[in-house]
Amino acid sequence: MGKALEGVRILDMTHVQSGPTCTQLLAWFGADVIKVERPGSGDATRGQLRDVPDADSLYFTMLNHNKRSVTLNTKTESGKQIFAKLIEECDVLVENFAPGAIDRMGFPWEKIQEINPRMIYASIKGFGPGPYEDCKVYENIAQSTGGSASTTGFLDGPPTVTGAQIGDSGTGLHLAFGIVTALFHREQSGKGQRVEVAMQDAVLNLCRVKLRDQQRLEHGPLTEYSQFGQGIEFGEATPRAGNDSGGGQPGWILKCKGWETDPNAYVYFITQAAVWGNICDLIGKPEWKEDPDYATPNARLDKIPQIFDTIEEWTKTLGKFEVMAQANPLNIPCGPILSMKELSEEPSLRATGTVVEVDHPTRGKYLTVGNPVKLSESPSDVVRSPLLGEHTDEILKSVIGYGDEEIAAARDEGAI
Ligand code: CAO
Repeated sequence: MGKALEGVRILDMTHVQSGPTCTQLLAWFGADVIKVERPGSGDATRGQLRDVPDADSLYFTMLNHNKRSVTLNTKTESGKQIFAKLIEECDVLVENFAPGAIDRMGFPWEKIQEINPRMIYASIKGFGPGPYEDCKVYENIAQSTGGSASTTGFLDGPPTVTGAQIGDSGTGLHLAFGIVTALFHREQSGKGQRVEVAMQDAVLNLCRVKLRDQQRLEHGPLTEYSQFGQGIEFGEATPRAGNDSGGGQPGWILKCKGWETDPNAYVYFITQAAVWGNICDLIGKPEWKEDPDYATPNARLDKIPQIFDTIEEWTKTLGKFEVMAQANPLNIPCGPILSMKELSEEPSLRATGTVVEVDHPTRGKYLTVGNPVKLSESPSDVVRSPLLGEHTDEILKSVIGYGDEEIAAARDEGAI
């Protein structure tokens, strides 16, 4: 079976997390991803958060699988020549430098198009056009400016960032989708185009339901928020909702047996209306089924926190997996809070390739997250990340046709 993106060549100028997430996805599907890095240092993440001395960090390796690495200083004369030839030979250029950096290298979009009209030029910036377009942005800035932080956390606490890297990895995912869409469009038009994703926009897209709630506020209180049941008035903006469910079926995180010592002895429990009767039977409150104060979703809205307190009295008597084992056969949606340790040891995730063990020449074996997107006809495997400049000579020879002398000259100039 062939890989879905075989034959697509990506000139990967990305660094840190957002851009590399995108190009790693494309590489998993078989694109030839050529990662361009500065000679000597490379992607800054190679040396950040190191756990093994002198070996590429997990930060780098876990975001750069299935790629080839070429070193290139695009600010030298022969570096610019090589870069121009690579643009000629590649289908997609991806970058997430600070605003204007590619232009300052001497390769604005007009020039890229001139060199290769079929080129798709994809970039990530912190913000789109507007007051902040020139600003550098990292993950938590995107979470703060995209609406996530103001709506995450507890009502009586400060805005909170989430551990899921929705600013970086979330934006990378959006960009990968944009690139594949532009490749599809090029099939008919024969032309490349620009693909741009701003981190603020990507986070806001993921926070879509919170903008929904902002508008609903104009028509009255958000009755499914716990705050409503607690009699706390709503302000002007979508509030932080703790562990409330973001949809129409109330949910909350509840303590399970062992919570006093185990920080992850909790379960997320949803009181789905369709199985309310089953929930009442399970937690020992069969009388709630007929009680007009509890029998319908509307009647329950002002009692949600109290209902979850009662359910928690039951969950506290059981381990989180026991809650799951009893609730699932009754069709009650719930999920244990799984730690990173539990996820890394879960056999079913290993079996599907979602968690993969990789061997690396300088750091040895480590775990990574494999491709979460499974295609039935196009396999996707995980190949270790490249060492800095591991494929420089190979790429200069096979992709742009350089000979040994030209490579030596470029090396003498410090271009590679
Ligand atoms: N050869 C020559 N120069 C190179 C080079 C190469 N191969 N690769 C990078 N450079 C240069 C750039 O041209 C730039 O030079 P100028 O400032 O003179 O134009 C310089 O290296 C620094 O690039 P940068 O400004 O992008 O890097 P930084 O570390 O200062 O900032 C970041 C990092 C992430 C804040 C910034 O790149 C950014 O805002 N990116 C867009 C948003 C983004 O993706 N953020 C996510 C970060 S976490 O995933």
